[in-house]
This record gives sequence, C-alpha cells and structure tokens, in this order.
Amino acid sequence: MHRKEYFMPLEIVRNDITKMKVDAIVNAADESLLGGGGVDGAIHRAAGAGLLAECRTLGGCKTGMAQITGGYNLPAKYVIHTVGPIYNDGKHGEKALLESCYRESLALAKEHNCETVAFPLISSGVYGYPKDQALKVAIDVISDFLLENEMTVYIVIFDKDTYQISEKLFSDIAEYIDDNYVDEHTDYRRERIRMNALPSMAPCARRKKSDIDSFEMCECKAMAVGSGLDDALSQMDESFSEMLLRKIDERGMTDAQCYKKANIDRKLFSKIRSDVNYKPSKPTVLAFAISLELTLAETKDMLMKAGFALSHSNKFDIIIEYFIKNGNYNIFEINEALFAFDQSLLGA
Ligand code: AR6
Repeated sequence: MHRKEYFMPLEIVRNDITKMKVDAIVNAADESLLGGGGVDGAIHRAAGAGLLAECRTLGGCKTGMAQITGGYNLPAKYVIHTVGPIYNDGKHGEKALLESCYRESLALAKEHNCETVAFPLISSGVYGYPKDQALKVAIDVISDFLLENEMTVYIVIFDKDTYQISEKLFSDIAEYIDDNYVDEHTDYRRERIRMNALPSMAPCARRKKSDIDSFEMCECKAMAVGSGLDDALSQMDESFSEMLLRKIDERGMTDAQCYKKANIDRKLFSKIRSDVNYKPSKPTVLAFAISLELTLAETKDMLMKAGFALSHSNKFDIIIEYFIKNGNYNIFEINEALFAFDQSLLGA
C-alpha cells in the first residue's frame, strides 16, 4: 500500500508558494490588485505579465473579499487574490476581516472546483498581523470549512521563524520533554522489572510472538492486569480497525466527524473501515486517538493493536502524551507544536 496517495485535508508546509503544484494559490494582495511587495510581488514575478493584465480588468478588491484570475506561468491553475486587513491594535475588526479573507477565498476555490488550495499567512507580513494569531485564524477558518467540504488545503509558511507556537506552550512542552525524555534502556528495564512481577500470561492472541517486541509485551500485560483480565483478554482479539469503529460508536460520533477531526483523508478511512486487518502508521493511530479523545491508557491500547507503543525515548511520542495528559485534543494545535519541535505531523 502506498500511503503517499493519501493527503491530510489541512497541511502546514514550508515552501515558496509560487512553487506549489495546486489548483489555486492565494495571494495576499492590496485593494488595487496591481501588485506590490512580499508574496504579492513574488506571485506576479513568477506568473508573468499576463497576471497583471488580467488584474487590471477586475477593478480592485475590498479588504476581506477575494477575486480569482488565471495562474499564467505558475504551476497553479488559478490565483485567488484576497486583501487582508492592516493590523492596528486588534480592536478594529481585524480578526473578522482576516477570517473573511479565508472564507471568501475558500468559497471561490470551491466554486471553481479546486481540489487543492495553498494559502500564505495573509496579513502577517507588511500588514503586521501577529504571526501566531494570523496562523490561528487561518487554522480555525480552514478547519471549519473542511468539516463541511472535501478539499486539501495547505498553509504555506515561508520561513521557519514565522511558525511560532506561543512561548508559554513551547516552554511547557520543552519542560515536559526534559522531564520525560529518558534513555530507552532505562525505560525498558523498568518495564521488564514490572513485567516480571506479573503472573505469566499468553501474549496477544492475534499476532505471532515474533511480531511484537518485549516492550509491547510488557504493555500488553500491564494493560491486562490493570483493566480486568476478562475484559482485556476479550479485547486482545480485536484488531485496530475493529477498535476504531467500536470507539467511534461508543463516542456517538459519525465516521465523517471522526476522520475529519483526525485530519485523515476519507479514502484512507474507507480503506481502514473495509479491511479488518489494516496496518496503519503510528501517526495515523495517534490522529484517531486524538480525534476520539482517548485517555492515555486507551491510546496505548489502540497503538498496541497496530503494533506500536508510546516511548519516552522519542520526542514525538512525548509531545503527544503531553497533549493527551492536558486534555487538549485539538489536532491542529498539536501539529503546530510538533512542527515547532521539528517532528513529523499527525494525520495520514
Ligand atoms: N511564499 C509564501 N509565503 C511568502 C512568500 C512566498 N514566496 N513571500 C512572503 N511570504 P506579505 P501582507 C509570507 O507582506 O502582510 C504586499 O505589498 C511572508 O513571510 O506578502 O498581507 C501587498 O501588495 C508573510 O508571512 O502580505 C500588500 O500591499 C506572508 O507571506 C501587502 O504587501 C504575508 O506577507 C499585504 O501585506
């Protein structure tokens, strides 16, 4: 199976937006639509004179609104020009106007049947909108839109410094990593000692012993003892796919609510749904755990069904654990944090 064929509906990428091979890129323009500096200048330079000629016919664009043109020499078929607010002090309706930019641009993209759209962080350059807040607005509006619509949307960050989670969150997570980032062997030894203290028990029924490492065996036993032997034994037979569908039912969610909240592509979800033995990647399992708002124990259980475990020798795992422990299940915020710590993101 080639997982590459699946895309997360919302992705944050670092790139030059003029290089994005998508149906439409969004331009952070000014009301004249006649070009300028920043991303606007870059887009006009890459698209060529045809773009400016078409822009001249549009008669400008009001702040918070959007207009569409062809993409000319760009890899993108369309350019959607939107005009972000100039940031004053945040008390002059800037947020509502910025939200409107994203909504209007997405509506135009939908009208033109775009399946893939890339946004820069509108207003966050010359127009002075604080970058972390600009990013939050982008994520909020786009994720709302994606709950109702099928599209892949990219937020394109030009330079890494732009991508900032709040300092407080960053230092909290950094501290959590410091406190928990331990040498794997130490962790393993502790687990083994714990395991040896438990009565002996059959390994997970569905998998050959050689398929799972000792660490997972420990987790497996620990779970069995912790949550009642009968319950645990009956659920050891359950596959990842079965557990996922059971949890969706238990939570009273629809399938769509679950995979959208997990930022998982619909096609990937159908595949998991129809294949009881589907082997997901670790980020996929964790995306569902977050979407279902599983506790840490349930998350470990679900990971185990797919042959994984949470480890304290891995920053990615510790960050996820931090969010679960803090009851924060916002996948986009988690992805912001993962990005800030140079980890791969959750989703397909
Ligand atoms: N690809 C992706 N993002 C980029 C690129 C690029 N090639 N170049 C810059 N950015 P700005 P605004 C980022 O100033 O704040 C223009 O003159 C940049 O790092 O381009 O909405 C217009 O004509 C920043 O995070 O747009 C308007 O007069 C983000 O794009 C005015 O600037 C937006 O920065 C609009 O200001």
